[in-house]
Amino acid sequence: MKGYEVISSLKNHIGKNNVIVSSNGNISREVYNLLPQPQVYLRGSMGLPIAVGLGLALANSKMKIIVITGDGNFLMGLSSGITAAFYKPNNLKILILDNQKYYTTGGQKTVSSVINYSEFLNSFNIGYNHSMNASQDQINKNLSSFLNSNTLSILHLSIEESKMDLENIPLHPEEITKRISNKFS
Ligand SMILES: Cc1ncc(C[n+]2csc(CCOP(=O)(O)OP(=O)(O)O)c2C)c(N)n1
Repeated sequence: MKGYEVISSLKNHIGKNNVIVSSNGNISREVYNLLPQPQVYLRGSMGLPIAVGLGLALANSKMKIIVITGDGNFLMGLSSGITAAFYKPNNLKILILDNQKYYTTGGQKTVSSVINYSEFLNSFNIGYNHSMNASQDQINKNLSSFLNSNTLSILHLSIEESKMDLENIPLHPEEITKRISNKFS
C-alpha cells in the first residue's frame, strides 16, 4: 500500500478531537492535501514529530493526537519514542510509515531495514503495538483498533513509494500553531 492511501483512509477514522502531527516533507504535504484541516504540519523540523505530539498530548487531554512519521524522522527522533513509552499518554497514537527511504530528499536509504520492528516496539512495553506489511483491508482493520485503543499505541506499516504532485503547504509555522490553538481554546 502507498503512503498516501494510508493517509487518505484515515479520513474514515478521525473525529473532531483528533489532531494529526505530521513529519516534515512529503508526509506533511499529503496530510495537508488529503485530510481535513487544520492539523499540525511540521515544516523542516526533522526528527521532532513524536516530541511535538507527546508535548501536545501531555499538555491537553482534550486532544487525541495522531503522529504520522516517516521512518527517517522516527529514527532521527528515537529518544522521543522511548520517552513517549515512559509517559504512556493514552491520547497519543504513533503511526510509522516506513518506505526505508528519505523519499522527500531523493530516496536515499535510511537504516530502517536492520530493525525488527515487532521485537523493538514490543520492548517498549506499551498496550498496543503492531508492525505489518499488509493489504488495504487488513490495514483498515488495524487502523481502527490502533486509533480506538485506550492506550498509547504504535503502528508500524511498511509502505510502497508514493509519488503525487501536491500543493506545498502555504502556511507559516506560527499560523499552523494559531489555527490549532484557536480550535481548542
Ligand atoms: C536536520 C535535518 N536534516 C535533513 C533534512 C532534510 N530532509 C527533509 S525531509 C527528509 C526526509 C524525511 O524522511 P522520512 O521521515 O523517512 O519521510 P519520507 O521523506 O520518506 O516520506 C530530509 C532528509 C531536514 N529537514 N532536517
